[in-house]
Amino acid sequence: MDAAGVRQQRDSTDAPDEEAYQELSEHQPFIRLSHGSTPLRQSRPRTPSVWKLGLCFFIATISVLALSIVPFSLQALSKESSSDTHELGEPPIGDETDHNEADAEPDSGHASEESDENNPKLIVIQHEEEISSMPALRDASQYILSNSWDFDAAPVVREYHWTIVDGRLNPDGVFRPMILVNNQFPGPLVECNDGDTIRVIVDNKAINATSIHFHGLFQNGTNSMDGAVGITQCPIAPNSSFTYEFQVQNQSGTYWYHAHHSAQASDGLVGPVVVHSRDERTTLQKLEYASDRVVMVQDHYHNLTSEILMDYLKPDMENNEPVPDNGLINGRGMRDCKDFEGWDCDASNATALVFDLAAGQRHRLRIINVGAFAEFQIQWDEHPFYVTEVDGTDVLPEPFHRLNILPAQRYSIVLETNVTTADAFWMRARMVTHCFTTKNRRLQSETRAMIRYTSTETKALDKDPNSKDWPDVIEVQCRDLNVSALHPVISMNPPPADKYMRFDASFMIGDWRLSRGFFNQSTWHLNMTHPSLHRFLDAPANATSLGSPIAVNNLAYDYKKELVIQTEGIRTIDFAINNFDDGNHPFHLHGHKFFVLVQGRGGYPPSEEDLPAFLQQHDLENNPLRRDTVTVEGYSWAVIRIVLDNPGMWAFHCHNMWHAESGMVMQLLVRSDVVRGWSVKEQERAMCGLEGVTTGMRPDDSIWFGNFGEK
Ligand SMILES: [Cu+2]
Repeated sequence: MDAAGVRQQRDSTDAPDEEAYQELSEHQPFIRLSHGSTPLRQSRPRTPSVWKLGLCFFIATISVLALSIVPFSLQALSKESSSDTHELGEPPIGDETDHNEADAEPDSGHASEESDENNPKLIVIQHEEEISSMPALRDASQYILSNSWDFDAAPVVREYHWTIVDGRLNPDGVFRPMILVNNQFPGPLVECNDGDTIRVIVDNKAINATSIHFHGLFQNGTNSMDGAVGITQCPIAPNSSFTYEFQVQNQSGTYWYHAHHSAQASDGLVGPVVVHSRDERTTLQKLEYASDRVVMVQDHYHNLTSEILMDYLKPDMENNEPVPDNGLINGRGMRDCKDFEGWDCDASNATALVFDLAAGQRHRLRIINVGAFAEFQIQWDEHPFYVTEVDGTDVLPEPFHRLNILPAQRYSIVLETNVTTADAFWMRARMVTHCFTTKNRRLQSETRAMIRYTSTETKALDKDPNSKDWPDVIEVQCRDLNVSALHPVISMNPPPADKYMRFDASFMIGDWRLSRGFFNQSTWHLNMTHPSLHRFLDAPANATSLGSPIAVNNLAYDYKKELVIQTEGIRTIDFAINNFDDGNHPFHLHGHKFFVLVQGRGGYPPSEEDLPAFLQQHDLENNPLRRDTVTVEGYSWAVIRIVLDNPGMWAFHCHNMWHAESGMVMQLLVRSDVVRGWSVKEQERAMCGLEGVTTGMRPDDSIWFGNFGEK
């Protein structure tokens, strides 16, 4: 029996029923604050192996379905990869090492192997990590990928043990309460080959409930491992544990994981995922490179999101998103404590992060925006670069000077260390402040790291770089990177769509002057203790069969609170999305990648009747970009084509954390004909009845009823 099950027995002798869930959600406090004057919560030692019980959780996650219904884009991808004709014939470069990095092989010192108990032939690699005794910044060398990675290794299980704790940390000098994995920030790197199984045993020792979503991973056949609270699972209650286990299938590239419970990701629960393909260095990446690393950028607030959210969601706020205080690169920023008089601040150890790059080589940087809200524009002074990957899709290299990246998006860039004017240069990550509707006088919108050339006789760096900015005008509007020139290495033209659906994303002010995010007339209100996947599986047949292969399910769901598009069989839908807000929306679909047919600027998308001619006229169906997070710019629109072939309940939402929390979320119930045959696992249902399961969620709107707030 798993840990959650054990706890359930202790708390209640009866199986949890619907009334019990209601009871919990009505009487539990929503958010347990651990900030302000609350005494510091120091690191905790791992408790007597609650997670070991979680090991009993089964490994047989790959159902017959998983084998037969590979997500469309990947199925085609794997087919085409063997016949890809773009190959440049470059040999793999596995052995070339950057001398400064050769010893920086994350995890290798802690990994141990054993056989999987359910499948003795499968090797389990344990990625053990000590829980740091004090809250700590993670050693940034862990985000440098090893040059000795075996791309051809047989599939293995990669097992991670993550203890979630609250702690106070000062990523930029200013201490703030955070939520940490193994008492460190940011989270550890998850690195695997396509075909490996990922097993993450999450032991929640924090004060609030939580969940983890692996962003961009298909979870084909393992929908309930998707981590979306209120959609595929109940939160992991404090003092309980849950094991995420899934096989990575038919995908590779740069992904990340983050809490998918309220806005907790911005409190520190983020980390990178890199999936390697056998063909990565030969076919997929067209430029040879000597080193490979992850560079996370993010906005950073000096406060807990639970507190920021209360302010943002209250009456009269009119969707004025909270403006961050600072930016971080791989979890690090630099502030002058003199600017924070009276604050708990210690910047004595803060220095700009340095990326050591061998001179005269090419280097791959996997950029991930793990932030909540801010778009970044990033440059490496005096170094043009090529974009070679977008959200896990390898693309033909295209040159840029600056990279615009919105939350949840990823780009790999390759830059060449061939500039002779200096040995060190700034990497500048600037927030696009034109996207902010209000001012934060504490905001420092530019964060820097350094790239330093290394050679056999590396000199100690005694002064800051003196590198030059580009003459190009810095972004003066709130716009996304123009990705229309980016095309996947593995060419694919989208199949024709079965249906055209238009969605208007907007903010509307309703009762009690509460501003909420909408898709059409629906603003998401989750049921935390009975997620929508469970409700579908628990519903009577007449609420789950709609008589049309593509339809809104308003029988099992109240459309006003939950917009659920339900499909039968494999269907392809064009989403024409309007943005009636002045800010950008980075829309993310779980479980799939989609084709980005067109991102408009101003006006409205072509109508259903006009779209085919429009696409033909502009040649937009010719190997368009495939990604999982697309920006719809302010007062603008986009048309994406989605092949809905991966069974499950999948969130489609704005990845601006504040917008998602204000309701800009809908759901796609894909292949309902398949999903109907599933049932909720006993352990996953039991989680919903645990004490504290509703903690950490945003409050229900009713707390503001009768209260107009303060102007
Ligand atoms: Cu948004």
